[in-house]
Amino acid sequence: MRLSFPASGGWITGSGPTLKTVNPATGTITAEIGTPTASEVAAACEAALQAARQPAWRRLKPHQRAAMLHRIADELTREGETLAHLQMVENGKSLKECRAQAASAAATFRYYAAVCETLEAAMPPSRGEYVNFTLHQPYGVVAAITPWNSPLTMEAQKVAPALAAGNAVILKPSELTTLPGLELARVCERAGLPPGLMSVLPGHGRDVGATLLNHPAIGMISFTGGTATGRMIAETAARRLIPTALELGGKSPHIIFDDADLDAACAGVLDGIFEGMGQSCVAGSRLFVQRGAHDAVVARLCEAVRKLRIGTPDAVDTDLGPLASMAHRERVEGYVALARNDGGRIAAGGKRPDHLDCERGAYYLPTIITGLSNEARVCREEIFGPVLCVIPFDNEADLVRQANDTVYGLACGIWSPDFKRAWRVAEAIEAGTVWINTYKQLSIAAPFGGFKESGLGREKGLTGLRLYQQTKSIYIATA
Ligand code: TXE
Repeated sequence: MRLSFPASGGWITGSGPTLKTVNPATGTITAEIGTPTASEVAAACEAALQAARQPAWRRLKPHQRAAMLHRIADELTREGETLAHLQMVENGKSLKECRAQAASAAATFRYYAAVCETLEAAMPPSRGEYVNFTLHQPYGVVAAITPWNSPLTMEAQKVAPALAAGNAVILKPSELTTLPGLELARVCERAGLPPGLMSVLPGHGRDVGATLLNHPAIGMISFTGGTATGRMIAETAARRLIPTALELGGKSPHIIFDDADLDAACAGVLDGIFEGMGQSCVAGSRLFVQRGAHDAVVARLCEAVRKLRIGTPDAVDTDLGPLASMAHRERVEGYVALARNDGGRIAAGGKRPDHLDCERGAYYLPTIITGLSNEARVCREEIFGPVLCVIPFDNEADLVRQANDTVYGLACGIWSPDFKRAWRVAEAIEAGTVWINTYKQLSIAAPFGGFKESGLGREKGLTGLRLYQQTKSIYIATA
């Protein structure tokens, strides 16, 4: 049976080709989903624009929108287990990680409900016989395009602030992970969100996604995905002269100075690269270790990595599930082969696990590579898999030069008890997020995004709401 999707104010099956999603742990088909034709995409965009313009939605006061977002958060909390399973059977992340991400989706809606209740607007001091103040108004229809690695959190991070800002949203989820987005739409509907304000258009980026972004009803694009796709989307947005927020890839440096607490640092490095099988935009994939500590760190990491439990995503003791698809595992394997050819030493992993059915499941061992310089291709390109490259450095200047020698600028981790040094390095690193003596702590209240080719704009936090609004200055004469 082909699953339907919410578009044009109702649920339709779609007359486009059937999209099949696959469970990467078993190789079996998870769902068959209808996709829209170009004319169904156009109809969905027009219906969303109508819904966005309805006075009942446009004039809803922010505190009333907050009540709606709270109801969505309540439903998401009730549906947490279902949502976690839906993500797990499409992208293979461990059930415990999926549960945490479902909880974070609910928390995101609550945060933006609170923002609606409390956000203030500016009233600059008057420079004449008038008062002047600022309104922040929605764009109308926001197109949200999301990837497969963490649909639960990323879709909430776009849909919650876009609705909080007063827009309608059309979500185009990754072709690998459609079910969490469909369930989010069902949740919004149950919470009483009026029809047409939350649509989901399943399908491939090159057809459904591109058709969506070119429709004149779309007033703003919010995208998370790879840098190459982000660049294409920015070109579309430039041609259409509409704003776009891009959260793209990374090749984040993780740094250990020789005075660091090596136990804590190694634990942070392991989580930073291997959680979610390295399929995270902020994965700390280049580990820079001060030369004196290099061998001790590699030995500790190799010992710890062998203790990680690779297994089926639903098993309670599984730390790492499969990669998100067979094609993605091949890509990761290609990079490891490249590292070997370039003279890299595989200190751990570098192959499929023996104890799992790797013909059906996209399993791969967490891999540590040494002996390569920052110039190697595996240190320059985003692998988006469980592959850590360890590179020595001599001093702070050498470190900063190497760490910044990348086209990316998403995140960075620094381990050292010397606060002044950590602060200096944090300031010098070209990245949107820097962690000191921790890694991958993420707060919905803090702006998030990339320097350089890691993106444009900032999601999350108060700026994450303003991203979805345009500013209007109003002057009223007082004399
Ligand atoms: O991403 P794409 P892919 C990186 C990572 C990964 C690589 C490729 O390195 O290996 O990107 O992954 C939609 N118009 N990241 O191919 O293509 C697509 O359908 C409109 C980093 O999966 O960027 C999906 O919904 N939409 C990253 C979304 O874009 C288009 C997360 C992302 O797909 C489109 C994922 C088009 N022309 C991958 N082409 C991160 N920053 O977290 C594709 N799409």
